[in-house]
Amino acid sequence: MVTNRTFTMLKPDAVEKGHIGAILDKISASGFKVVALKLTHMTTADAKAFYAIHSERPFYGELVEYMTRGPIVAAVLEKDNAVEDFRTLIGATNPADAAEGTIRKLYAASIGENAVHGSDSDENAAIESAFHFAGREMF
Ligand code: IDP
Ligand code: MG
Repeated sequence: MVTNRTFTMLKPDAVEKGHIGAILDKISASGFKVVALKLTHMTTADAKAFYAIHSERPFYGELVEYMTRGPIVAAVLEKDNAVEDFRTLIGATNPADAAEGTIRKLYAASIGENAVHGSDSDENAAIESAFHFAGREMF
């Protein structure tokens, strides 16, 4: 398994607000190399499957609605210590708790609409990357 990669999505709120360029610029400026990238629109089945781990949580329905209401940007990113460093770059799940300068502090509206996803482990980074990209789409 490649362990220096992570998976991200710029979520529908970030895309709606026109923040794709600014967020990708910040990601690149923070030392991540983009090795896969696309604009895509998750179906309800996609979002339910992607977030299946949260299916028992009270916000699951709201999360699926949110993630399917418009296009997202999916990307695979490469950097030493990618998973942990990217979680640091995006900040806490709730933007109210996110550190200054993090992507969620800058661009997220709420704990639900928090602008960006970042994988929480190398194993999930590989699973989530394969969910969105064929092998020939990752470089
Ligand atoms: P993470 O994205 O920081 O890893 P998770 O706990 O894995 O956070 O939750 C996945 C996503 O579910 C969050 O990014 C957010 O969009 C949504 N979410 C998490 N907690 C809540 C909540 O309490 N209310 C509404 N949505 C939530
Ligand atoms: Mg998570």
